[in-house]
Amino acid sequence: MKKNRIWLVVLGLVAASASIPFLNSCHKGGSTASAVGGDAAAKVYVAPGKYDEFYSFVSGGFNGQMSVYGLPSGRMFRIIPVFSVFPENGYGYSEETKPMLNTSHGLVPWDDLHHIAMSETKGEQDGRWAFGNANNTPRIGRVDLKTFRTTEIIEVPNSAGNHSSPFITENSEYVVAGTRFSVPVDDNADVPIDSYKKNFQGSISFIKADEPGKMDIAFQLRLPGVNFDLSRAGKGKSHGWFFFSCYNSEQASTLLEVNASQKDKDFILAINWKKAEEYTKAGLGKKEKVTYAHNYLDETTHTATSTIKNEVLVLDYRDPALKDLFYFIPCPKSPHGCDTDPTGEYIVGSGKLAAIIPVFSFTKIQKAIANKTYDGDFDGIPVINYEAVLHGEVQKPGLGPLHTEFDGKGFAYTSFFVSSEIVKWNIEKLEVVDRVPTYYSIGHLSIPGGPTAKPHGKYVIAYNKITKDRYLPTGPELTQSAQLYDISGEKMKLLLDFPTTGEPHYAEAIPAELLVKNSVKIFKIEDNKHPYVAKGEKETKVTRQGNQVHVYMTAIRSHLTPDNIEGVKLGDEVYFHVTNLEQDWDVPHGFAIKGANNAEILIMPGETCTLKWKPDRIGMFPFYCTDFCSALHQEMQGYLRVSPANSKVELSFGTGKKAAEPTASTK
Ligand code: K7E
Ligand code: CUA
Repeated sequence: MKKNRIWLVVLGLVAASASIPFLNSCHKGGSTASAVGGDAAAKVYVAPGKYDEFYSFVSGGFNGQMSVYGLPSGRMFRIIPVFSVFPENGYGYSEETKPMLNTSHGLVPWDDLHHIAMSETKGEQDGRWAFGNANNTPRIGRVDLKTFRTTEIIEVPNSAGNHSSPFITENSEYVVAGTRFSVPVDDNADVPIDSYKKNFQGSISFIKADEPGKMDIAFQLRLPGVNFDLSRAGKGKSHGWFFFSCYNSEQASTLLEVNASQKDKDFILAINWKKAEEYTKAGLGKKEKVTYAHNYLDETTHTATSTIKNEVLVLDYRDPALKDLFYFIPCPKSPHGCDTDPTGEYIVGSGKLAAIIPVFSFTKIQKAIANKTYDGDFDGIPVINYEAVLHGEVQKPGLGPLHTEFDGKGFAYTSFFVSSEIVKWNIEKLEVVDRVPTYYSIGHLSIPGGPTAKPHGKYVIAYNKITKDRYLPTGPELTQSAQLYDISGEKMKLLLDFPTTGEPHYAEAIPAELLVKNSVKIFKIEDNKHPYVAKGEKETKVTRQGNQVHVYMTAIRSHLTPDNIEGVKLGDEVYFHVTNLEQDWDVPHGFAIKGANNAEILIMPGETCTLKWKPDRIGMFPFYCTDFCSALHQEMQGYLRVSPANSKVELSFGTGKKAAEPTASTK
């Protein structure tokens, strides 16, 4: 009886949100009864002590992080903070990492990360880096896959809502970033919002990314004011081109839900970036004044620096000399995903409100451009005739296609938000061959290597927006979730549900063997060039420069040196520079002190991290190691005494010996 009532409540919730089209899938005994083959458990079971076959790097959406899962187990191994501060390890709180989050707006401690792009060589994943985008305050970050740490972030000027990002060329020559919101190009342009058509412009930035520490905006394309959404680089035969979906060709600036859904077709913008590159080398384009930050974490000093840059080279679509860079291809119903198949011949457009999937042919696009088979222009950019470049339309695939990935065997897999399913179809014949429901309302999907020239296939993972009734309830907010399907056979088979953190959008999975061999275990202490390193306990000290007190501290199982510090006065700023002396894998030490207005720092073997602390009162302040590092971890602690500003207590420090005699009253 009780159970029935619970189900009524669940169904009531379901009926109340008409936009969730999964009544069919859960009216019989609940969704948990959805078809899972008897051998599903064995297929995802990774026995204790065994490794997963793939790493999956999953965007965290509004948590601003990437998280790393194993496939097929769905076990989460790590969260990598990219654009958001992370108290768990001090990212964005330590003095070394604060510069990573610097922007032209100052320190921005949060962002919204939607897309992952893994570095490629010859169109294949090479396991060097994973890039991610910051949607809100436009940035691109680089995660080094040797350390699983964010090592570089570049801000993108003249952009607002960096959704169309990052997408990578087949040899990682560039990662690109397209603006979602078109804006008046000078950020501060004080113009009426309803002057959109006249004053608002789109831009797409080509960022050099193939050398760590040297990310730089090679050039920026100035484009008509529309919303750029998603993109893929050409590959193979279409290498040298980029394809961007864009919506709001109505150029609305209010109630886009209605006003940007007026036209039957928006566009895919095809860009000849090789030619754009040639033009910049030939001296075309104009340098413009802008302000943006470039931040780099140097792993020899373990310290990030932030540099503000002031110039960007702009190629403007209105410049007659740049006429042959840009072409619009009509694409139905507010396109979202824009995906190129492994051969580079086919470009799949996905209209969020469409009931077909148009597939365009690169060869036909080239032919149409050569023959000028245009239907007029949009703001001076030629609009290619739709039929002339269409390979064909997938008929009745489902409702609301969003994203497409490929298995390398001639099949495409498209996610359908509205009809909540994955649909497998044949790229050449455009025939639907299989479909499976997702629980519920899938956004992105991911096949290992799916966006590359050489997909690894095996699995497709659905990243779902809604999980009502799939998991134990957790109050008003429920987990987001992934679903793993076996795609090794003709039919897709659901194997596993697993919860994810944040809101996953895109994810990219890569064979574990590509990363495991390069994974860093420790930082060598002799290579540590941090200006405040103490390479042994003999080098520990406490120094004063005016009201700044620098503590050169070491951590090793199971003590901190020094662990008794006196002579700090109210009004001082104390910098704890903690070096972890361990040279053994998986032995971090943490450091925290009472009343600190930031977070702990978590120091890897051989690394130095700095916690800044400003005592707000006189008294005794305990500090301790936060990571259970040894049997005597609880003994890894110390005291810092804070005396009044006018106190005569001398600076003194030590471990294992008596601290200095109290030479003055603390009253
Ligand atoms: Cu479709 Cu932001 Cu790539 Cu989410 S986006 S789903
Ligand atoms: Cu070091 Cu606990």
